Amino acid sequence: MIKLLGRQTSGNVQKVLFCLEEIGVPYTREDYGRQFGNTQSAEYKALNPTSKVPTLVDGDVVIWESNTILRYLAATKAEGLTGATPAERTEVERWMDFVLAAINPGYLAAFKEAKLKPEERSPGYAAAEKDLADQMALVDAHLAGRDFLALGKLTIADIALAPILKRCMDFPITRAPSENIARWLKGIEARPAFQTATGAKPAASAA
Ligand SMILES: N[C@@H](CCC(=O)N[C@@H](CS)C(=O)NCC(=O)O)C(=O)O
Repeated sequence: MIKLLGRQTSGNVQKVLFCLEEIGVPYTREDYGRQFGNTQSAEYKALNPTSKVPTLVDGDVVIWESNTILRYLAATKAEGLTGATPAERTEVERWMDFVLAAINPGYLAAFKEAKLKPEERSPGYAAAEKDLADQMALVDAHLAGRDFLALGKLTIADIALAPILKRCMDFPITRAPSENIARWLKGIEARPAFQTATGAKPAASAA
């Protein structure tokens, strides 16, 4: 059975949980990371040398990097969650790369510092916050008239971005209203798989 190692409070673990729940495959999850203090062990590092979460174990296959895990799950268990052709897959995967390359720097800055007093923030914070607002505006413009990021259906692009953008929407930062992201997120949040992944609803298939 698939084993997912990672604390449920991690946005990157939530992506993988969301995907597993959408697919409906049996899996177990074990708490690893931050407060569990168990990712620096030699045993964990042998599975994931970054000492980060998540790590997915599927028989002899061990995978780290959450977006890589999503690509693997779609390719092996749910082809409908990605494009049918290489060209279609670029429409999905560009958003997965975009979240790492463009959203993540501002996301991490806001995650750590948005709630601090201005005088407690690091010198680069204002630029990072503006960059996050700009990247969110780009996603918002793309989602105008769309219910999903790519191909008119739920894909691993939506799965990769939803837990992260949900947090971005909750950060106390200066940004445009992002009404299209809010509408898209409402649709995602209505999905039982997302509710389970984020802890709003107990897991049915996870042991
Ligand atoms: N690019 C990696 C990032 C992994 C990462 O930074 N995970 C965070 C949680 S979201 C982590 O492991 N933090 C330290 C910890 O929980 O011990 C991925 O997408 O899997």
